[in-house]
Amino acid sequence: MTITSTEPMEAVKRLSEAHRVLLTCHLNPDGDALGSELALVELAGELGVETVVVNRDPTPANLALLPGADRILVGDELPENFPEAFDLVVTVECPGLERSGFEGLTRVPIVNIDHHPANPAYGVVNYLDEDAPAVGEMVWKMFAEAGVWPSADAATNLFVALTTDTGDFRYSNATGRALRAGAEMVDAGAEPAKVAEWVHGNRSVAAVRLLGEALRTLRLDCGGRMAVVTVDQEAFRRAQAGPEDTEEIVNVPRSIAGVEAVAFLKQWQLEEVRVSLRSRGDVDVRAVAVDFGGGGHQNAAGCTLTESLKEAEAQIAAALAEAIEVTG
Ligand SMILES: [Mn+2]
Repeated sequence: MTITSTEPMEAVKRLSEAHRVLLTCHLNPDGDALGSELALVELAGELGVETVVVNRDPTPANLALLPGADRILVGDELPENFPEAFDLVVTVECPGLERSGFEGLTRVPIVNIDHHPANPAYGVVNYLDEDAPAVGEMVWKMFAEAGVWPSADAATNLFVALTTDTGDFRYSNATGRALRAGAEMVDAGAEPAKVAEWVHGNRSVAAVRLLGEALRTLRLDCGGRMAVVTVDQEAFRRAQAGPEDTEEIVNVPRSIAGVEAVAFLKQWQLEEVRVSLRSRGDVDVRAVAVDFGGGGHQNAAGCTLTESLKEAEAQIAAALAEAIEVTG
């Protein structure tokens, strides 16, 4: 029997019954995924449960400062002793199992924790809450449910999750619920000024150079309502950057007056183009991402195309233009 709930009770129960848990999150991990994972490590530990964190993609440089981030394993393969040595998998904001980048996770029962719409509830326990501002806020509720007082480190990790997903409490998901959780995290020891320094004041030189490369490709369309930027393999090489240096790029064209939707396409490997989509207001970029096999939220979504960069750009630009048109 599978259980699906917007409340943390069943997820906490299942976690506390486990002995050894494999934690993983989505490709291109962000602050919400990483902060939530690391807080879950602490929660599990307090419940006497061992954890191993394995992500397919590396931790962005600015998030490597999160307390405990050094214990995250990164690689294409699951640990050699998987599945035998594990009795539970916890996926953190994977709106589909393939978003983890790993195959074979279903050989162990899964607790699926996510706030993306249309998560197919693939776990034995599915803790799913579309209204949650961040998975970090959902994990925060798990501490309370478990009766575990979060350490300042856990509060800090979850504050990173919450602030990065709400754009420092600027996006439409910066609800009273988000701010209340944030206040509780600060009371528990999270320091907003310190977190802001980590998140915004710690970019690698490569990331800033890559931003320059991306902005050189900036193209406006749809009467200035759509912006497209790209980074190809050459640009990565010139900037001496990697996929982890791309986090903030999409937000710069999004800040241009009149721009309602942005597509940022990056080609790290040949014939694999990862696309980040952002919008303001009514433009539904999630629908665009879903059409290409991806997912996300109305104003922030992503997908991956197995095309040349040029072909992917043409397809995405056409779909995004359509999504802008339908809003009038
Ligand atoms: Mn999130």
